[in-house]
Order: sequence, then C-alpha cells, then structure tokens
Amino acid sequence: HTYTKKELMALITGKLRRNFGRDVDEATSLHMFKACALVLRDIMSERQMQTQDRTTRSHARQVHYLSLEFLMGRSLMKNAYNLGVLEPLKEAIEGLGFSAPELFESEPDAGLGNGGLGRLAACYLDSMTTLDIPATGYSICYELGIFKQKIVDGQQVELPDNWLGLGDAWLIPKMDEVEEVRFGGRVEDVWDEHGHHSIRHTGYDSVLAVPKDMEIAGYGTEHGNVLRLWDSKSPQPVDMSLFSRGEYLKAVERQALAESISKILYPEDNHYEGKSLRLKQQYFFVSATIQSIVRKHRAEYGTLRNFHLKHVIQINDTHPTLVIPELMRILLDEEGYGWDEAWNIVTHTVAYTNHTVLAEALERWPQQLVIDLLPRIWQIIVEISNRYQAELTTYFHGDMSKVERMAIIWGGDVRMANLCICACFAVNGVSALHSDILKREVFHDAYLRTPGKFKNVTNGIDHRRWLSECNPQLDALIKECCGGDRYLLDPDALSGLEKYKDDSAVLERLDAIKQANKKAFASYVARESGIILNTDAVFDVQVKRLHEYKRQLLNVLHIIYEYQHLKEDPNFMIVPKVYLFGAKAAPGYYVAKRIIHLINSLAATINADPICKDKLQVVFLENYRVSLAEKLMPASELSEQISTAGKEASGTGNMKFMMNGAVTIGTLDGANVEMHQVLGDENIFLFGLKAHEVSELKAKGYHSYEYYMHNNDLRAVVDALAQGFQDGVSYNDLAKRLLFGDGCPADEYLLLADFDSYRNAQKKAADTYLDRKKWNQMSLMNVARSGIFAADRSIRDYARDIWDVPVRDLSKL
Ligand code: DL6
Repeated sequence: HTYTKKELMALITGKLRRNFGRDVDEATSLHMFKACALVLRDIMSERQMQTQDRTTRSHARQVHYLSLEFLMGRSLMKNAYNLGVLEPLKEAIEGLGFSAPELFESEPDAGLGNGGLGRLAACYLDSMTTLDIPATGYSICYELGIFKQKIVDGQQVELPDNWLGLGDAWLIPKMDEVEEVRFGGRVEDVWDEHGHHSIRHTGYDSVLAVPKDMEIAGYGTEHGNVLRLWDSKSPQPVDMSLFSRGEYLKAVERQALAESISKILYPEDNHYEGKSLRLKQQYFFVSATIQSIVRKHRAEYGTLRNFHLKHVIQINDTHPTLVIPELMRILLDEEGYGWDEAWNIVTHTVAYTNHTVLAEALERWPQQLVIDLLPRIWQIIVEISNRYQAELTTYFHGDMSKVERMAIIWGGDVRMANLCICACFAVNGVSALHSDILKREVFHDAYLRTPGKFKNVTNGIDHRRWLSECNPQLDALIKECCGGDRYLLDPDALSGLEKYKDDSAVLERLDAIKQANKKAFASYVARESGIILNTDAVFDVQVKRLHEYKRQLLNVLHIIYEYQHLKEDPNFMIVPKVYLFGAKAAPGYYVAKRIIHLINSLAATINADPICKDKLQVVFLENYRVSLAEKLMPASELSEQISTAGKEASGTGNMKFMMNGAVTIGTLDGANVEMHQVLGDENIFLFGLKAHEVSELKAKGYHSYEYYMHNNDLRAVVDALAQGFQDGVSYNDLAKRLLFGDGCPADEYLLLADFDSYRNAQKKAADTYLDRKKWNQMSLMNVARSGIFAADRSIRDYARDIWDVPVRDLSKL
C-alpha cells in the first residue's frame, strides 16, 4: 500500500487532534513534526510486526547488531523516502499550510554516536532492512548525544545535545519488555541436598532497562526491523521516608545514580576512557540485550540448545564484549548447562569487528573495577582466560612472550580485544589494508593459530541517503543515464555513467549540478553564520573527527605555505580555493582543541587579508554532524583523506565524497586503497608514504628536524606556526610537537615527511582543475565507480562470509 497526499493529510490531522488536541490551524511546527513522525511510525510499526511474525513462523536465523553508537541523524525524510511516500508527504505538509523543507530542517539529529563507527552502524541498519535480513540493532538511549560544538573566540565550547524533546517521537517504549540488570554484590557457590550446584548472587544493585524501540524502514520492501535503545531506570520509587524527613537530595540520589547510566554518550572517538560509568554502560546494554534475545528464544523454542543456529551477534568494536561472559552466565547459571556446552554455543554465536589499530583505543579494563562491579562476570572471564592461557601455552610450546601478547587477563587488566579473539567465530577488519594489518601485526599470533577466523569486510555507506536523498539533481542525472531507479537497489548500476565519460552534455550537466550545490551550500552557510563563501573557488574539504593521525594539521601547514607564497606573488594561486574544515575534538583532547583554535586563527588572518580576496579563503564549519554533511557532500570538489598510512582503519567520509563526485587527494590508507584500485592513478591524487614505508621509516629512526632543516618552504611554514597569526595566539607548542615531540615522538604522524609530496599532489589537483573537462571526467568516474562502497555490498559480504543468512535477491529487479 502506498499513501496519497490526501490519505496522509487525513492521518496527520488525526494525530494532531488525538495526540495534541489541536486542529491544524492551532498546531505549531513542533506539533506538525511530531504528528508526521507518528504517522510514519505507525506504518513502520505495522510492517515490523508482520516481519516479526514471518520470522517467527519460518524460524529464520536472525542478526543482532550490538553497538554503543548509532549515529542516526535525521529520520523524517529518510523514513518517508524508504517508505516511498516522500513526495506525497511533502505535498501533505504543504497542503496543511506548512513548509516541508522547514519541517525537515527542524528535526534534531539523533547524535547517538561519535563518528565513523556510529554512522556505519546506522548505514548498516538501513541495508540490513532493505536486504530483508531479520536484524535488530541494540544500543543505549542516551539522553544527551554527541555534544553540540560552538566556536567562541576561535575555540571549541561543548554544549549538551538534548535530542529527545522532538526525537522521542520516533521511539516506542515497551514497558512489558523491561529487563533487570544487576551490579555489584557478592556471589557464592551453593550446593543443595542432592549435590546440585548453583550460584547465589546477593547484595547487588538493580537497574531497570526499558526498551525504546526505533522502527527502521527498508527501501522498496515491506520488511521492517527495529533499533532497540535501552533507557536506564531505578527500580526503587523515590524513597518517601527520606523525603518526609526533608532529605530531599538523598531521596532522589538512588534514582539519579541508576538513571546516570543512559544519561550521556562518551564523546571520545578512537580513544579509550577507563571510566567506571562507561563499564556500567557496557554491561547494562549488553546484559539487557542478551536477556531480551534469550527470553524470546526460549518462548519460541523452549530451549537454548539451538541458540547459535538461530542467532548471530555481531559486536561493533570491543565495547559490547561483555556479551560473551554474560551469555555464558545465562547458559551456566540460569540454564544449568555445563561449561563445554555453553562455550560451544557462545563461540558459534558471536562475531567481532575491529575498527582501529590505535593502541590508545584498545580497551583494557582494570580487573579491580570488573571484580567490584560485576563479580560473577569476573569469575567467568577468569575461567575463560585460564583455559585459553593453558591452550596457548601448549600451542606456543611455552613461549611466554607470545602467550603474554594474546592473554586475556594480564598485568591487572582485562583486554577486551583478546577476549573477542578467543571467543568469536569471526574477526573482521573494515578495509582490505586494515584487515591485512590486523593479520600481519596487531593480531599476528592469533592469526597464525586460527587463520580461518580472520576476514575482511570493507565498509560501505547508505547510498540512498548519501547520494539519492541528499543530492537530488545528481540522483536525477544518474536515473537518466543508468536505467532509472535501478541503482537504488543495485548500486553497481552506477557504472552505467561511465559510457558518458566523453559526452560533453553529460559532463556539463555534472558541472552545473556541482555549481548549483555549491551555491546552495553557500547560501546555507551565509544564513547560518554570515560568512560568504567564494563559489568560484574549488571547495577543498576536510570534515571528520579531529585527531592527530587524520592530519588536519598537514592541511593547515600547506595552507600556510600557499598564503606565504601568495603574499610574495599575487599570481601564485592559479586556482582560487576555499578550504572548509569541520571537526569535533574530544573534550579532553588538548592537542585536537589547539588545532581547532589554530584553524580559526589562520582563517581569521587569511580572510581579513585583502591579498587573499577571491583567491584564498579558510572556513571552519561549526558543529559538523550528519545533517551538515548531507548538505556539504554534494557541494564538495576535493576530498581530503590524508591520514598517515596504516592508521585510518577504513574511513567512510571518503566514500560519501566519492559518490557525490568529489575527487580525492589522499594517502594509500584505509579504504582509499580500494578506491584507488577501482579508479586507477588517473582519477585520484595520491601522495605520501605507504603503510610499509611508514613502518620502515619509523624502524630506521625518523627525524622530523631534518625535513625542517632541509626544506626552506617547510621551515618558513613551521616558523610561522610557532609565531602565530593576527590574533596574537602563538602555536609554538604545536611547532615544538612536530620538531621535538612532547612526551611523544617528534612528529609522530609524519607530517613533515609527507609535506612535499602533499604539496605536489595539491599542485597537480589545482592544475587539473583548470582543465574543466578533465576534472569533470574524473568526477564522473568517481561517481560511476563508487558502487562497491554502498553499504548494501558490505551487508551482502557480512551475510555471506560471516552471518550465513539469506539476503534479498535482486535478479528479479
Ligand atoms: O569502521 C568505521 C570507522 C572507520 O571508517 C574509521 O576509519 C575508524 O577510525 C573508526 N574507528 C573508530 C574506533 N573507535 N573505537 N573504538 O571509531 O571506524
């Protein structure tokens, strides 16, 4: 059933009356947004229930995707699009006297994630649903998502992101599916008179986990899935006796403590925070999730003996690792299975995706924290660890250096990645290079012992959101050139564009679309910030979390270089450029915050200098987030993917740019390697050391100072950095970090080593940009060959290589 404008108008009006007691003429846009959301939610909820019935009836195998982050962004347009009602919904909204674009724009982003890892989970939910996989996502219903970034005097200020005011319109609380999660207390072994053993857990604190379900619609299918977000609540009502004694604060303390678990998303990206509240979050969400899966399984089959045949649990990085001992606990303590049987079930159920090789991101929990917070889970981890260590000792003939590297409990820490490798039936990296590095370096010994476990699934993005929805003009061109709607379900059909590579009409269309998107983005920026972007310049864009390995600072060094030369030679900039940055820094990451300040100091100086007028502009875009990316990607021309080779696991922003026709300037890192493979040298600007060269240079001894001494331009740039710019702020600390280090190796991420090569690639990109036809051809090839970076392809890979579940067949398209 599809819905007409008239039907939708009636449904929306009904919601306004019944849920808000308003007629249309009394409704605010807030009411209107919620009413629209509720109408779509009803449609999705109906589909999801039917899907669930079919899954139960056919006893189908199900996927459970556990992730502490789902960076969903906005849902109204997305859901309407997937349900095939976007056009009638727009008409209905307008018909009721509201502006559809304004209503879509009023929706807050559901920012339940930091960056790539969380956005990936969101894209995968869309693809799993579109491909008719019975799948559920699980996470925490954070009251505060990723902070809102304000720039004040050039520096980042964090503000709370309370998204639930409007965002909760998408959530359905299921009070009858509440789970209890236990923390602390004591555990004892108990034997009854028949000699039966059991575990008694006493003195614990309970927290209730309330599911808030977000419906997920697939594209072009009746299939519906859900994202289950757990909200923490205290089981104790407010303590009235304390209350009546006037102990107001104490009375609510207990409640506040329980509810603090789902209060806030930890804002660190690629960095581990050993905070006890974070461990509580992990166990809370994992325990509630597995209890809920088990409860439904028992109801359906009456036994857990076939659990691993009916479920696969994919854990998104190590954050949900405790699902391993928690499932063991249920099988041992609640079902009474023996260790071997329980272990067999667990190790055939759980699979692990690694998302980083950075040592500072690998989770290691202090064992005392685990003992205090999760005494029974600790016992189970100890048993897993002891058995594993015994096996390893035999396997490595007592070579304790190898045993040590792979141990689960070591030096007072519980190492989550090693627990995953021990217990999971599959371990995958997220790009070909990253998966190779896992096998060759990070998990080398484990790989040699169990090579069959190690897989690769290269990341992908939801191309319906990141191309069709956010770039409607390009979508229209593709539909004309590549067989209509086909590419929406068959992203490989994008390759149909290739035959227009020499068609000047198509190339000019592509150019005109980019120009129009740049203008639209510029109007948005002007409205929001008053900044006027030069739309005649190349839009050169680096947007992603701020991290030293991503090398925003290398980009800055090169801009300083251009600025210095422009001052000497007014004709130096052969192509006018606008450098756009967007990045949130983790609140405690001092160097990252300094780099944001630096970008703003440099921007202020350059933008105020008459020499730079119409030639060079630098803009830091405040509060980079999903909804901003949706406006920016279609307008971007040069995509900066310049991490130190070997450090970026995959990247997914790189794919969004490519799909929207931006050309990449980048290193052979993460998925850039595979982009280069499909594009060839002629459609990408590669530079810099390769991953193995980075390792070799470091092994030999890297001396950044020598690059500084031997390259006059580079020296002038670093000196200028140390000096600072017009606002009088010195960045000597950053310059020193590059030359001498600061409790870390000098120039740890090899900016100075790659500077020259980067500068040459930038020069080549600028020269190419002058040749419009050539540039447009490159742009076209980028779109045409981006099909393999669709999340649909990634999910087909997971389904075939890891999950063993059937997917929707496209041969009937
Ligand atoms: O796999 C998604 C995304 C990759 O594209 C990025 O390259 C990678 O940096 C990111 N990893 C993390 C790791 N966080 N932790 N733990 O966010 O994953």
